[in-house]
Amino acid sequence: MAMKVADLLVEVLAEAGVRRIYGVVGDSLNGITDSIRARQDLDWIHVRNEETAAFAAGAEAHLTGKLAVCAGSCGPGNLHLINGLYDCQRNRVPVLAIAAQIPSPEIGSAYFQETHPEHLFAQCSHYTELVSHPEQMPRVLEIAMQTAISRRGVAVIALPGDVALQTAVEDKPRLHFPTPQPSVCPSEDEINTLADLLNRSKRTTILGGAGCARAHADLIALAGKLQAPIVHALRGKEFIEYENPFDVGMTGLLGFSSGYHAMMNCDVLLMIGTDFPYQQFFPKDATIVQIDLRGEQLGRRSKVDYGFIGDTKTTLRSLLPKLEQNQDDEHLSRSLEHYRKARKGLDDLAVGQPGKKPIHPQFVTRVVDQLASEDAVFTCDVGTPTIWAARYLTMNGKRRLLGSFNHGSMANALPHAIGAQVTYPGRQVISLSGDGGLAMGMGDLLTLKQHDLPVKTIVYRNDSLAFVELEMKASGFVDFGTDLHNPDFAAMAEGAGVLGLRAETPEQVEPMIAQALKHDGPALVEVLVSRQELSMPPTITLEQAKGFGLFMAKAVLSGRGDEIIDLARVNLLR
Ligand SMILES: Cc1cc2nc3c(=O)[nH]c(=O)nc-3n(C[C@H](O)[C@H](O)[C@H](O)COP(=O)(O)OP(=O)(O)OC[C@H]3O[C@@H](n4cnc5c(N)ncnc54)[C@H](O)[C@@H]3O)c2cc1C
Ligand SMILES: Cc1ncc(C[n+]2csc(CCOP(=O)(O)OP(=O)(O)O)c2C)c(N)n1
Ligand SMILES: [Mg+2]
Repeated sequence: MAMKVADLLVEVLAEAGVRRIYGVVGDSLNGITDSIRARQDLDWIHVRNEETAAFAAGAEAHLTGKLAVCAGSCGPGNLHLINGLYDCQRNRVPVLAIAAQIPSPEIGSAYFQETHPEHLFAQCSHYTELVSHPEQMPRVLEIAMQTAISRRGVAVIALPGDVALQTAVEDKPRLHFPTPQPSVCPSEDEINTLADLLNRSKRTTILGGAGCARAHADLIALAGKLQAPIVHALRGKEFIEYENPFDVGMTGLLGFSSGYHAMMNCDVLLMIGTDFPYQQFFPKDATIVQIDLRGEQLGRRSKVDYGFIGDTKTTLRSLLPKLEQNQDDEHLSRSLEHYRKARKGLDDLAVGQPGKKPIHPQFVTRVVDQLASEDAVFTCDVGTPTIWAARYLTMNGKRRLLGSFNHGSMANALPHAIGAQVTYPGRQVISLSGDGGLAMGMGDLLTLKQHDLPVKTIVYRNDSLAFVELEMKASGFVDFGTDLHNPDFAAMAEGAGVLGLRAETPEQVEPMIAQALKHDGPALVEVLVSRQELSMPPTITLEQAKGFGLFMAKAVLSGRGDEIIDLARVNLLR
């Protein structure tokens, strides 16, 4: 039988190493799903909402670094992909979305389910193209794939159902080379300038981010030469925090005061592979140096005195031999001492006394951290689970942490966990879910059973949209619209074929989480946690808090004593 455009599309993806497509079927996708059905080397991962498909593909791409694929049928089917694709694009992970389109002769007639994917996806992709003729395949598809891989982000192919069913003109891929991995380094002159500058500084602080992945040893060697404390941005946590004697924690409103002070007290701030977004947390007087693979990132978040384009590993390897050993360790020791105190302060909050309610979410996270396997993949919902993950999960170089950290979408944790578990069936995958987040995407709890995915979901049940409630209280709004009238999540899980457990007192937390982790299949532990936990930011002024969502500083300054006492009480009564 002649090869169809859909067959060719699937063939090209399979040849490029794609092993699965996440999505929901639909008339306009029939050609593609039929050609997937007919082969053994590529799976269709049927989820319950296309948004989940996009988040799941994003998790796969994040974990493997390779192209992952999701698909939605025409109109509403692919519209559902958008929020998840924004997340992929903002996380800079290579994802191809197949957006099926209405029959090509109907385009432009406001036909049933008609939308224009080329416009809709333009903002959350580097490339979006309509395939309107078989001759465009596989070239347009390969341009899309190549763009997603090399620019690290989203590319979208809009393909009308009828075009997918036409006879293909070509019959195989045109491209056969492995993913390019160039080394990018600043010029020799630039490296010399950088080395001179760093050799002259006695108080350098490094701010590292996700761009430091795979350069751990070089980063540690750099900090050793410079006697520099290392602060990390949240997406860099999994790559920087572990086995790091220079670690002084994260900065930002959810960060550690030690991270904040290490940045504020330096004379040179060296930013490496980070897009830490909050301008208020950058020092005003220090010399700021930034190294990033993408030139357009330089100076985006603060003034930058010296900007260099390079990948972290290559740049540090060229730089290190030119650095002299800094003999002055005062800045480093003070920062480390500060970190020890800040860490202890946070650790003291992560306790649970038998019989004493409420259960503190910090304690829950600490227990999860202690019981999780060496190479667990954690996902966390936007909301307070992001805070607990940032502060209480220990990374070790093998564990991974995924969240919607740049896009900031609720309900990401379960879909990310689905993608992670499909990608690594033998690995422990733990979703730290908010009760609001879980409810928002609850349909895909069913996917765990359907695909036999042993994801462990920990639900921080605080009966509220607590993160926003905290923001409202702290900034002087009367909290509104944040109450959640929740179901019995454990019973619901059981109804969905997932082991469901419910911890109501601190002493139940550890045995139940242990039981869930040991369970041979999907499990959900609903933990009744306190509704208000003061997530103290590092020392900041009102001016610095402006424009940031979490106005804790304003809470202190607002003079609304009742709310402050209310917030404080949860902590005072520990
Ligand atoms: C509710 C909430 C609260 C948050 N609060 C905080 C907070 O208090 N503190 C905090 O830190 N974050 C916080 N975040 C996360 C924050 O929004 C950002 O996502 C995070 O700070 C970005 O981390 P990053 O710089 O490591 O990663 P990215 O934003 O991914 O930046 C990575 C950078 O590295 C570059 N790069 C990539 N590869 C290389 C390479 N090989 N070599 C060199 N450069 C490379 C990229 O071009 C990019 O500029 C919060 C998120 C949420 C949802
Ligand atoms: C899709 C989406 N809608 C709304 C928000 C605003 N928002 C941020 S966190 C949050 C509350 C999350 O509640 P929950 O999942 O219960 O976590 P909690 O903070 O209560 O632990 C909301 C509404 C968002 N970030 N994303
Ligand atoms: Mg909640």
